[in-house]
Amino acid sequence: MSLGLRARASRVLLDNWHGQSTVPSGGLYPHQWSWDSAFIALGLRHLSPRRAQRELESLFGAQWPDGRVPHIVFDAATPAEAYFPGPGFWCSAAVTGPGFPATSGLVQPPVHALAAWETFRAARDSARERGFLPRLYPKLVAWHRYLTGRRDFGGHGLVSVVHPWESGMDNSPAWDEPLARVAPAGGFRRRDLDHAAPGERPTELDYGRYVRLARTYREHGYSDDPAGHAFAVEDPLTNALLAASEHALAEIAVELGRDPAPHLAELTRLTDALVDVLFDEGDGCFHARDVHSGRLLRTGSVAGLVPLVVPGLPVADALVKTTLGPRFRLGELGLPASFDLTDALFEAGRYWRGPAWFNIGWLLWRGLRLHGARELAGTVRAALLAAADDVGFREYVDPLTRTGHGAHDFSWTAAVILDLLEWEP
Ligand code: 9WN
Repeated sequence: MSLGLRARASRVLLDNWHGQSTVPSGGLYPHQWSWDSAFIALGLRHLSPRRAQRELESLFGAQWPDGRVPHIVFDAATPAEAYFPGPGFWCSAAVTGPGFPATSGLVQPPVHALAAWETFRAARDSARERGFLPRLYPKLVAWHRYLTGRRDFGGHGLVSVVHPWESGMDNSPAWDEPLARVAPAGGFRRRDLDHAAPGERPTELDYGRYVRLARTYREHGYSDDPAGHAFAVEDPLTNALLAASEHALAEIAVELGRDPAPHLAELTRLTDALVDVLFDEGDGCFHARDVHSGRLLRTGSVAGLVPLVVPGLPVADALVKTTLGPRFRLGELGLPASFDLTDALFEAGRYWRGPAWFNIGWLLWRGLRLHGARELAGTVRAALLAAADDVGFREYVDPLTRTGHGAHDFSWTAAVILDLLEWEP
């Protein structure tokens, strides 16, 4: 590994810092994104614990009165047309009222409590001095309450996501079937193609459907009435990160002298629901469930392996076995394909339809360690570090050839690399 990986990763985070938070990448994503900020904090904590705390605090400063944490917080200093859909599309002020930053109305996977706890652990004294956790804890609780209280569309105690953007894995083949019901919208101009090749991004048809779903949500005043949502799925990644974050909330509660029991009970409840509803013993993997059809969407999305991050997951051994099988070949490749390598839908360079992403690699690395698969975790760590060293801090890489794709100098790539560098092989 070349010397200076740490310095280069730090440079990316310093360059992408916008005063109160970090943009995922200067051109393609020039605002603050929700789950990006959580991964960014995990890396920033090694550079500047205070900045890592600010990253999360600024995101939660945009939390809506109903508890939702918006998936984009728009930077008022960035031209509105720099990203589509921009602030004018979402009209968030119509719901939040004045005094809130302009945001989107969707959410993203709830990895924030986990990031907050890890950020605290990096600099306990200064975090205590700043009152970091006492201020953030009630907001994190309200965030989880929004998800479990307002988004349990299926009645299984699991959270539904109402847009592919909410899953964080926008054009995953897992969404092809439920998305096919959505009539695409027109009359908009994409900005992503100003910065990335069309072959690496979602298709025009997918984009039209994303815009239709977002417009409809906006037109319904961001109401969480299940009947108003053409797309609603119980996603294993979202629910697994919520469970892992409940575990983190229990740790935070102890630090604050509060009772951790409600959070541990929530962890147990979510774990049971995940396994009962979304786990398929036949193929040793979790799958999303389409709330409208009631059926499991049996596809080979890597989201089905992310429940490894849940402490105490009873089916962890089966999942580890699945990572090693022909669909992911994790022991051999080290990089986690975002989709089943053996499936005809696998595309090595297109966004969430095959490429390996560093945040997913980090989650699997953490989950493998958690469940005692340390050697495999070491293989994943080494492959992520080697890939970043070879191709730079790209948004995603071909898991077979390690060719880099998507944005350059992508913040969460740099952040998880900084974190991985802190750990022994
Ligand atoms: C839409 C910022 C975000 C990530 C998502 C990733 C991509 C946005 C887009 O970029 O989504 O939210 O414009 O494509 O899919 O996971 O948070 O990095």
